[in-house]
Amino acid sequence: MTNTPTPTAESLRDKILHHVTYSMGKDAKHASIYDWRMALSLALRDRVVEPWFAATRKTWDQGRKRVYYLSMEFLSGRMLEDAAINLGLRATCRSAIEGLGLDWYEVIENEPDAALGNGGLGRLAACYMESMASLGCPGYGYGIRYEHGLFKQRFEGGQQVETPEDWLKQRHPWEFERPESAYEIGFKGYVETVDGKPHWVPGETVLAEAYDMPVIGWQGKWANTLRLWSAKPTEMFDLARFNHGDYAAAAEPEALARTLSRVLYPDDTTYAGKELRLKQEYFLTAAALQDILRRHLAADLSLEALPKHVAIQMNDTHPAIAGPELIRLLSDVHGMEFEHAIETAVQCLGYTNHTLLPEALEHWATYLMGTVLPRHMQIIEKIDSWHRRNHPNRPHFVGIVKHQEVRMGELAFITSHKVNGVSALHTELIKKNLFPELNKLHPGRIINQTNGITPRRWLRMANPALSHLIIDTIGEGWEGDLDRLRELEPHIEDSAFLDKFMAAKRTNKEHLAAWIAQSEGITLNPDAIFDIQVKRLHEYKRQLMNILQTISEWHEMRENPQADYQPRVKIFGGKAAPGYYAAKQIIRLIKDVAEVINNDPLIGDRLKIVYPANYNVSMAERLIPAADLSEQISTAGKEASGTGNMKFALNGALTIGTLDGANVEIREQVGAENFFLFGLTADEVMERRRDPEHARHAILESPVLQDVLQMIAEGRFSPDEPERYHDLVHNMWNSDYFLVASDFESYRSSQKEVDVAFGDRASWAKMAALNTARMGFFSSDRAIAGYMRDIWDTTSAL
Ligand code: 8GP
Repeated sequence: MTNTPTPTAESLRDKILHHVTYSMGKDAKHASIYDWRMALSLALRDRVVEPWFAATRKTWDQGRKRVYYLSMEFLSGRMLEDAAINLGLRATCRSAIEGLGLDWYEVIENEPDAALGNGGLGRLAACYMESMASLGCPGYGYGIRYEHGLFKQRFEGGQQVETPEDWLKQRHPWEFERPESAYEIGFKGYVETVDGKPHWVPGETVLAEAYDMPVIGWQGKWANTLRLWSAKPTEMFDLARFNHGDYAAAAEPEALARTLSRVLYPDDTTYAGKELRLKQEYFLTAAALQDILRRHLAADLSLEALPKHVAIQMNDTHPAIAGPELIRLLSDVHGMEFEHAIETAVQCLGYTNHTLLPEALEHWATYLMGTVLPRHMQIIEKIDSWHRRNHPNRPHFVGIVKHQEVRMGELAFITSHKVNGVSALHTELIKKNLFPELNKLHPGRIINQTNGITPRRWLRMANPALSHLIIDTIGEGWEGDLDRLRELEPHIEDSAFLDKFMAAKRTNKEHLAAWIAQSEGITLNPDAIFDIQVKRLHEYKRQLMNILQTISEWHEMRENPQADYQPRVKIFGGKAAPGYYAAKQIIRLIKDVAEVINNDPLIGDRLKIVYPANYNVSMAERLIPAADLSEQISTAGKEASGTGNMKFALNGALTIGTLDGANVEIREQVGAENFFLFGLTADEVMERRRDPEHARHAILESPVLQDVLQMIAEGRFSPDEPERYHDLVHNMWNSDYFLVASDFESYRSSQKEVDVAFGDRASWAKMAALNTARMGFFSSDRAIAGYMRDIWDTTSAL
C-alpha cells in the first residue's frame, strides 16, 4: 500500500537525526535518551501516515461499513516497538539506533506505558484495535485521553501505596491533536417543549477535543484510528474576574471542565456510582456519536441507511448510554420518528459483557440520571415502555428501570441487536443467570465470541527467542495466521527441536532473573519452576490460595528437609483497587510471607517469592515469556474469560487452573494431558455454597490448611503485629465466599503433579511445546473475524 521504499538502517538513521534536530530541537551531541526515543518514534510515525491515509481513502471510496469500538479503557502499553514490528522494521530500527551509538533497550524502555485501562477489558480493547487493523476492518476506537492513567503502585513496608501516573508529562509522539474536531457535550439543565417536540437545554457544557493515534496492522497493510477525547472548557477563562484580580476564580471553568478527562477510575470489576464517572461515560459516548453522525452525514448518506454503514460496539456497559443518546440524536435532533429511532439504534449497536460479578454491574439511581441527563432519563423510560408493549407476556420485573435504578446491563441488552459473552462458559452463564428472561424474549441475541490476544505483541514482540525458533522451524507468516503454529506439532518428537524450545525458555528466564536481581535484589535460580500469577488483585482470582499453598510447601520443606523438591520461584504481580481492603491485605500477606521464606537459611534457593511493584503491560511482556507455570485459579464461574491465560500458554507455559472462563477452551485446544486441572466446577461451586458451613468443613478436612492458617493467625509472618491477619483468617473459617478452603487440597495435589511433571524435563518440554503449537485459536484475529461476521456484518477491505 505504501509507495515509499523500505528504509535501510542508514536512511532511517538520517531520519532519526533529522527529527532530533528539527522536531526535538536538539544537537545530536546533547540529545538525551528521551530525545532519541522521540525522534525514532516520529521517524516511524512518518511511515505509518501514508498507509493510514490510504486506508481512510479506500474506506470511503468503496463505501465501506465502519466499526466504532467504544471503550472507557484502552490499555495499550508501549507503542514504539509494536509499530516497528508491524511495519517489519524492528531489525532496521535496532541497527539504526545502535549505529548512533545507543542502546536499543534503553531507547524502547524509555517509553512510558499508555495505561488507560485497569486490566482485562482495557487490554482486550487494545488487542482488538490491533487485530481490526491487521484484518483490514475499517474502524475507529473511541476512548478518553486521561491525563492520568492507572495509578502507579509502590510497596512501603509490604503495603501497596498508590501514586498518580503521568504518561503525558512528556510529549506523546503517536498522537495528532485535532482542535478542529471538537464537540459540545451538555449535562444537567432541563427539557422543554419546542413546536411540540422535546428539547434538552443543558445547564453545563464542555468541549470534547479529539486526539488521533494511528493503529497500524500487521505488515503495515492497513491502519485505523484510535480517537481519544480530551475535555476542554467551552470558554477558556473568565477575563472579567481575572481583571478584577480574582485569578483562581478566573481559572475555575477550565479546571472544572478538565476534571472530566483527568483520571481513569482505578476500580477493576467494582461499581462506585459516582456522578463524575457517569459524566465521563456520557462524555465519551456523546462525543463519539456526534462524530459518527457528522461523518455519516458528510458522506451524503441518509440516517435511514445508518445501520448499513455503521456498527457500534459497546465495551461492557460503560458506554451503554449510547442507546438513549443515539435515539435522542436521531429523533430530537434529526426528526426521526421515535420508535423508528429505537429500531435504527438497535440495528447499529452491539454489547459485550465482561463480567458477571454483581458488584461490577452498573446501575444508576434514577434521580442521578435524571439530574445529570434529564432527557436521557425520559428516553430510557420510553424505551422501557416500547419494550413492554412489544413483549406483553414478559414477566413483570423485566425492564431497565427497577427500584428507582437504571440498570445499564438491561439497557445495553435491549438497545443492542447482539449481546456477547467472552468465553463459551461465560456466555452460557449470561444466558442462565444474568439475563435469563431477556434471553427468552430475544432468543439468538446472546452469542459467544471467545476472547483473543494479538500474537504480534504477545509472541513476536515479547518473545524474540521463541519467535526465532518458530520462524526457523515453520517459516514466517504465522503471526498473521496463528493456526499455522500447528505445523510445529510434527517437530515435537524431535529432541533437537525440544532442546531449542527449552533453550529459548531458559534465555527468557535468565533475562527475567537478571532484571529481578537488579530491581528487587533477589537472586533466582533459572533452573527452578517459574510459577507466575499476574493479574488484578481480587478475592475471586484467589491469589490468597496461591500464597497459602506456598506456605504449606515451605512448611513441608522445613519438616522434611531431606526430601527431593523441585526448586520453585513464585512470582506475583498486580494492583489492588485503592479502596479494596481485603485485596490489599492479601498483597501484604504475600509480601510478609516472602520476607520470611526468602530469608530462611534452611530453604535456600528451593523456594523464592517475588512480587515486583507496578505490574503493567510492559512488565507482562517480560514475565510471560519466562513462565513455566501459569496460575489461572479463579473460583469457577467468576472469571469471564481471562486473556493472560492465553498469553502464557502461547508462550509455552503450562496452566494450573480451574474450569473457568477460557481455561475450559484452552484445555480443549491444548489437550487435557497438557494442563493441570483442579477444583470445583461452576455448578459444584453453586452447590457447595448452599452449605453455610462449607469453609469450616473444608478446613477441618485439611490438616495442612489448618496448620497454615494457624501460622498466619499466630503472627508467624507478622511478628511485629501478630494480629495483623486475624480478619483474614476469621473470614477463611467463617465465610470464604470464593471457596479457597474447598479447593485448597485439590490445588495442592495438582501442584504436586506439577513438581513430578517438571522432574521429567523431556516430557515437560513436549507438553510446553504442544501448548504453543495448539494455541492458534486464541489469536485476536480469529475473535475479530467472529465479531465482523456475527455482529458487525462486515468484511475485510484488504
Ligand atoms: C475482564 C474479565 O474479568 C476477564 O475475565 C476478561 O478476560 C476481560 O474482561 C476481557 O473480556 N473484565 C474486566 O476487566 C472488567 O469488567 N472491568 C471493568 C470494571 C472495569
